[in-house]
Amino acid sequence: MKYYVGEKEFFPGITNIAYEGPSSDNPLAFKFYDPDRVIRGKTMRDHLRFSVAYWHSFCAAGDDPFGNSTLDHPWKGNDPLHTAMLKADACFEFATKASMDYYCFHDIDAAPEGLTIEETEENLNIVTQMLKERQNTTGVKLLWNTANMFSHPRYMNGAATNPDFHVLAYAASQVKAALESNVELDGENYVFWGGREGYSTLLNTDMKREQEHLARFLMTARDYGRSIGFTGTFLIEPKAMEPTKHQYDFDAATVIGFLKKWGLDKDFKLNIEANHATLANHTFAHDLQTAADEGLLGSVDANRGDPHNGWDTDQFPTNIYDTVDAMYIILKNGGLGTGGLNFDAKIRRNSTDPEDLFIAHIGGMDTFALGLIAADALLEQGILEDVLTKRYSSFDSDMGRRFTAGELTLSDLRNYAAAQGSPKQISGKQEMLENYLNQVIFTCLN
Ligand code: XUL
Ligand code: CO
Repeated sequence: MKYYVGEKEFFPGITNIAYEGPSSDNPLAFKFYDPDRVIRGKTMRDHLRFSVAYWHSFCAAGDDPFGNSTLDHPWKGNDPLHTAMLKADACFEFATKASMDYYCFHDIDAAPEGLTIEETEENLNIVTQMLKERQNTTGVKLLWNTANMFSHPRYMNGAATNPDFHVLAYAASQVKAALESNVELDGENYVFWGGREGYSTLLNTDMKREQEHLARFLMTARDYGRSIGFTGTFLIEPKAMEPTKHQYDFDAATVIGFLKKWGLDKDFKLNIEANHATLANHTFAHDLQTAADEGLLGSVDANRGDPHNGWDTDQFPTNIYDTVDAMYIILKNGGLGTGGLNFDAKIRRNSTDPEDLFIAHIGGMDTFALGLIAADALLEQGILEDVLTKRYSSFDSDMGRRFTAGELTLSDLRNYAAAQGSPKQISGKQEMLENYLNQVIFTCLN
């Protein structure tokens, strides 16, 4: 059986990753991710909607600010376009073998930038046609694409928030081409991540004006996307900092306020990335819940940071507590809609065996699969939901209910308190709930 689609097999010796169950000792097998297992009426595959990130898995080669590449990718062609084709083949071979249903890319991950806008558009067009053909052959779909408006030196002062209109227009040319590619590929979402949309000093920055430009840019992009038949979800991906000192899309709460202020919340939702939430001093769950509470949880960049340092290490998610929390919020949200779980994560630069890319994804997929199993058990038992119902029950009747309905004055509240005397202490039972969560997870391990 042929496991690859292009002219060459890039991961020889690795066949399709199978589910072997928790007792398997095969590093190249799933222990918890059983794609066709049905949970709450939906397959695990449909709950989790896993996606591989082009940039980390097929473009980055292990270099960091202090060292050169450590990974010698075999998808090298005779010229940049040929390399782009081979890279695409590597992506589809990988996704197929790893049982991943989706992929995500930035424009310049997939197609080389040309010397002119026309050349860049032409390159993306050519690669888009090839991606489309590979999608049809393999069944792997586009979760989202985006325009990289942060790597090129022209974006050093921002893209949509650049003080120079000419640079903003240049960024728009990339978004236009990326949206056209998205529509051609039946993309389910389109992402904006504003790595350079922010500032490093207020001495040269008119914050108010820059954010007005950002809003207008997003409206213009939305209108164009809708006019060419993009019916999916536009997503904004919050990040507090890095590479810019202070980024405008700081965290979920900030982005929600911005979207509502400009009436963009009808078309845009949030793409929550675990490591970005931690850079804003939040937990992953906090930002997921913040977005879900407003009906704006769109998609997830699944990764993790390192508790011992403060930058975006983009590691593969292996922490079961994070994934149980995430899947619990996602299940209560009714799923991710058009979104999915995109592994915006990279292997460490000293993980140099070709199989390491598979092992990393298998770990992330299994951790989310177990998270889904445990979250389902939590919902099934309903104990946490009962805790919440009971904890706020004083607002469900009598004076509490009247307060929430806006029927009480401040004097009414004062008089109620005076008549009741001192409130009784009510324990939050945190340790009991933490022990309960552990018990559920331990039970799901078997
Ligand atoms: C950067 C990051 C990006 C976005 C897409 O931290 O997460 O890769 O996901 O531009
Ligand atoms: Co991301």
